[in-house]
Amino acid sequence: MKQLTRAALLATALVLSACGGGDGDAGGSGEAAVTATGPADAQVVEVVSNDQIEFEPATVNAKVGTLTLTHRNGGSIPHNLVFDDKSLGGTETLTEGKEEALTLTFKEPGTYDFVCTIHSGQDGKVVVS
Ligand SMILES: [Cu+2]
Repeated sequence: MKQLTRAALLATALVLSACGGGDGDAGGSGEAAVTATGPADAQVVEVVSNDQIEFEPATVNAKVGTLTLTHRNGGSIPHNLVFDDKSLGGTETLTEGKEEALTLTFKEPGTYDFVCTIHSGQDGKVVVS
């Protein structure tokens, strides 16, 4: 019984997150979009850097409001996560297994790009709607 309920909840969550996307199904490794959880003023999401020089997920869907984005280094080489928009800031360079949380306030919808300044081509974005 418990497992059935859990499966149903998971299915519901998948359907809900699919609504945020619009184009492109979640599928390619490192490219799947994830929707931040929680109410608009307390959204949370985790983004993991790996040894393939990718952010997972590379796309975070969020709502206007406040998002706590935790960047974790899930690989063995150092990474950081820095927003193009300087007012949003970024993390320190994180070594293997380390993490740092950024508290981000998004006042208007838009696409907010971030990069790892160490690795050219390692990038991602927060899509705020
Ligand atoms: Cu990196």
